[in-house]
Amino acid sequence: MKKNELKMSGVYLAYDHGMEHGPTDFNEKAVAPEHIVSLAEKAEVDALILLKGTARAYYKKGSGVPLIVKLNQKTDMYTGEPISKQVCSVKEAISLGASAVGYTVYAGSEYEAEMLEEFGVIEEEAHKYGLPVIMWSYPRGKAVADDTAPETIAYAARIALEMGSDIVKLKYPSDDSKLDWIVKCAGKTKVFMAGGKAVNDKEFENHIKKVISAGFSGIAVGRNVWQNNDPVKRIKEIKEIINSA
Ligand code: FBP
Repeated sequence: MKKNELKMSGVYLAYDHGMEHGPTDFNEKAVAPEHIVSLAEKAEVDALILLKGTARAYYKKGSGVPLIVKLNQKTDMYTGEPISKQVCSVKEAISLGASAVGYTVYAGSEYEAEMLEEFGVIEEEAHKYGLPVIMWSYPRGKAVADDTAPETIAYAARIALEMGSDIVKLKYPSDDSKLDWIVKCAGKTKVFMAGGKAVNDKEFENHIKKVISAGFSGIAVGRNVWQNNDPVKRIKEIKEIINSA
């Protein structure tokens, strides 16, 4: 594996929340991007997910932690039908040191077509440069009755496969009896679990064990790690669970 090549499994550390949710998610430590960059290095995460502003100002190209730049973004101040538009180009992500690019698609939204169109262009360009593409596949909007129903999550997995995504990031379904089916629906696209709101450690570990044994390749986690009192220890524990599942 080349230095900084993205490992298609393991633990990715997500830190795009400052814009997605606002600083409300952060404690005194997590508010500082340098703290997150440093803990990503110490815990040897398999990738760090940033937006272009934090990547440009804080990511260290020689650090050995592969960077994923999220190319579209929205704020939590907006309350209309879900839409997240591209705010960073593939070329810019590469110049920031990205080993992969990410993009959120809200299937079911009134603006689904705009996001699918942008994703399609990004996917072709990123692949021309040899960069893997990750879809945050989060169906939502007034047409989506239940965004965590297993059927919705399975559909979200399939959308990523059909759109040529190498990896899909999915919410944990409300009913976890169909995890195997969700993996099947994703085909050759690798499946990662999104962390979600911080829950107690045991509950989170239980989710990780279940998804990994169903064939998920890893997790892309934010709040359940950097809201923890000892994030480095927590990441190492999570890696251990994934490796021994
Ligand atoms: P968490 O592990 O903290 O849930 O992070 C995963 C993630 O996908 C982030 O990349 C993103 O900012 C956030 O969840 C979006 O969550 P939502 O769309 O549910 O508000």
